[in-house]
Amino acid sequence: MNRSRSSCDKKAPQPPVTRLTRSFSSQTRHSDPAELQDSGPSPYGKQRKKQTDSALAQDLSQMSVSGQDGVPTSKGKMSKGPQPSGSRSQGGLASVSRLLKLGRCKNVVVVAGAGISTASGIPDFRTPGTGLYANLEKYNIPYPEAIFNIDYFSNDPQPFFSLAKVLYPGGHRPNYIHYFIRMLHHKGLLLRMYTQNIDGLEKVCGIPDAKLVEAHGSFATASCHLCYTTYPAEEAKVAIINDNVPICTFCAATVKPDVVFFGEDLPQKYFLHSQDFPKADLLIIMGTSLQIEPFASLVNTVRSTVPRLLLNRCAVGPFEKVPLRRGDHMELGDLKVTVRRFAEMLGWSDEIKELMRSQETVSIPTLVSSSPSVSGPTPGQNTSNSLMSRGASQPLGRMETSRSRPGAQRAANSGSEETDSETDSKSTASSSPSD
Ligand code: CNA
Repeated sequence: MNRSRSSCDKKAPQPPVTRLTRSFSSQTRHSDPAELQDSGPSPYGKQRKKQTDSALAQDLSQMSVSGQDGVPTSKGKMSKGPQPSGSRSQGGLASVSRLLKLGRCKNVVVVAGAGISTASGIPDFRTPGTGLYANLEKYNIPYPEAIFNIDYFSNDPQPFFSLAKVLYPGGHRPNYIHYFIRMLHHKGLLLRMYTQNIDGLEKVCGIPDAKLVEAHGSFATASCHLCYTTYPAEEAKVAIINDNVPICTFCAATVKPDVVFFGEDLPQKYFLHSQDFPKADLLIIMGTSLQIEPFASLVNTVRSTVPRLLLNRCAVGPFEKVPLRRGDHMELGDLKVTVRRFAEMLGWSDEIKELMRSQETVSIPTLVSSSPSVSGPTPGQNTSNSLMSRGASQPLGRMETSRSRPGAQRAANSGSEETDSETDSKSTASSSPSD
């Protein structure tokens, strides 16, 4: 183990970086910039002109309106229907499938959360009964968010380390939902996947690094929570699994996996959103409560004419608003069931099954490393404006109390875009599917 001070000294001086920190959403945050775009100058300037793809617009105008009277929301309430614009059930899935089959959507952005991994046996945060927040007695913390609070961690890392043992890659397999997203990539349709998950299952199922933004970090690297000196991730894992505390070789503070805590900076790769979301022609939101900022507001940064499809157990974020935006669709229910139906509609079922079968004999890596392969904005380039300057997303105080993570830049700024065929052949599908 390299415990010498030189590991810190070796760090190259880091250029100034744009910083966005992880925080909770306020329920009023969803000023929808995409909705504003047609009435004035927009952060994306001329590219956000009125939809020129008249065929797409026509397609959207033909989408069905479901007659459901109400749907569960994230607060457990029923929202009032019927919906005059978007659709909430089967019709929406069919409409989006049709757009994909017609070749109208070739730059699909996927936004995902813990709900895509519950089928792999990893509890999410907020599902009543099974979510981690409902089962916190064993972590002995005063409030659920303490588990990802950096100050709390500083005093007592054990609650997070207990959770880390559950979440560490190696013990779980990707499921059908992960492979569906992999298939989107395989078909050359995935512009990028933005995940809040830290379980590494996207990489395990073979979604290449270039197509993936792990917005809340991962266990693939580790560093000191105080001075950010890097620490071998495998050694940190061994220590944590064995109920030991990994200690920084430079300042003797506690080392933690590079999972983004509240108040910490998001990885620089996250800023690819400023290129990707204006380019997207379909947004699929899966298995997230859209409660964590700034991630949650991403869904509001696609062009207003771009269809957005929510696949979740309940309505969340802008999908709780009635009426739904034109072009918004949601399919509520168990995600795996929904995604299987989606795959059937697209005619992808056999290919996904085949893909999953081909992974059955491959062992799961215990740490899924990140090879930096996507060029982000140059450090210091102010890409955060697209979210921050909208006023509703982030009180400035949260930024001021944030912590800069020099290590966070490491993974973001090297390499270049790879073609789909290149990335697919390079990707490391390395685990048996969970089912
Ligand atoms: P969340 O707040 O727990 O929301 C999950 C959402 O998914 C909820 O709306 C659920 O209703 C929905 N959901 C769960 N299971 C299903 C299912 N089978 N079918 C349909 N819908 C389902 O989690 P978020 O991801 O929104 O919150 C962000 C946090 C959670 C991130 O910062 C993660 O780091 C953190 N987290 C990650 C993991 C993981 O990596 N697997 C696990 C737990 C928490």
